[in-house]
Amino acid sequence: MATPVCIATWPFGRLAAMTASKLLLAGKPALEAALAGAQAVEDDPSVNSVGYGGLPDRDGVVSLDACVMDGRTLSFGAVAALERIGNPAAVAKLVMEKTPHVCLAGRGALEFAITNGFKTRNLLTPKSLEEWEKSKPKPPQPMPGHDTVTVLCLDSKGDLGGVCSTSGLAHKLPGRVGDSPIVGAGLYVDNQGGCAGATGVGEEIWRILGSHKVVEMMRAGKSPQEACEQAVRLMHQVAGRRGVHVSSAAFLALDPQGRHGAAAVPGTNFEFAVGRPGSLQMLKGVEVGG
Ligand code: SD4
Repeated sequence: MATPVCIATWPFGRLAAMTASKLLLAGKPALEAALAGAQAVEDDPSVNSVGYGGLPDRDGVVSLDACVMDGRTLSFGAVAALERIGNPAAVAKLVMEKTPHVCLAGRGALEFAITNGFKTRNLLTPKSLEEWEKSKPKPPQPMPGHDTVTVLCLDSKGDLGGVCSTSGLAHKLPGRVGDSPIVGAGLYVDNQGGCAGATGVGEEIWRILGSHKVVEMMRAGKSPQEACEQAVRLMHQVAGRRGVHVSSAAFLALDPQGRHGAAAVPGTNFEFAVGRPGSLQMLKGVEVGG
C-alpha cells in the first residue's frame, strides 16, 4: 500500500488537489483522481486559462489542448485545438480508451467528442471576452499566474497518473498547439520513473521534451526537485543557443515513492498544491536562473 499524493499547478491547484485527494483516499486509481481534479478546474469559469472561460486565440476562439497518461501501462490520449467542448481532458481519456490512436485534433476531435455524448457550448464567458479585448495587441503569451492545470497523482496501489489541460497561450495563432497535449513535453507518467508536468511557454517546454527529461532524470536517480531544476537549466541553455530568453516556465514532478519537486524560470512566480492524507499545502517552485 502506498500513501496517496496529489500535486497540481498554480493557485487553482488547490481545487484540483482537494478534488483528487478525496478520490485517492477513497481508493480510486491515480488517473481517475487526476482527471476529476483537472475537470474541477476546467469547469470553474473564474479560471481564465483552462476549459470553460479559457482565453481565446487571435481570432477570439477558445481552443483547448489536453492529455492524460497512465503510469502503469503507459497508455495515453490527447486532444489538440479542440473547440466548443469544455472538458478536453475527459475527451483525451476517451481517445485513449476507445480509439487505436493517441491524439485527435481540431474537427476530428470535436466530432469524436460529440459522438461520445459531449455537449458543445460557447466556451467564452463575458469575463474571458473582456480580458481578451483588453490585452488584444499583445503577442501570444501565458497569462501570469493563471495557466495550465497539470495534476499528478500517486494512488494507494502505487500507480501514477497524470492529466494536463489548457486553453494555451492567450492570443495564439489559430491552430497553434502547445506542449500540453504532447506527451513527453507537457506531461509524462511512468510508474517506473515517476511523473512530471509543465506549465509556461509551450514552445520552449516542447523543444526540450521537458516532462520526459524530468522523468528520465528521476529514473536515473535524481530526486524530483533536482530533476525539475536540471530541466529548467537545460531550457535556459537551449534558449541561449538561439539567443532568446524564456519568459515563463515551470516543471513539477512526483516520484514513485511520493516525493515531489518543482522548479521555475525566474519571474514565473510558480505556485503548486500538494495534497497528502490530512494536509493540503500551497508551495512555491524554486526559481532557477540561466
Ligand atoms: C501552452 N504551456 O499552451 C501552455 C500554456 C501554459 O502557462 O501553461 N501557460 O504553451
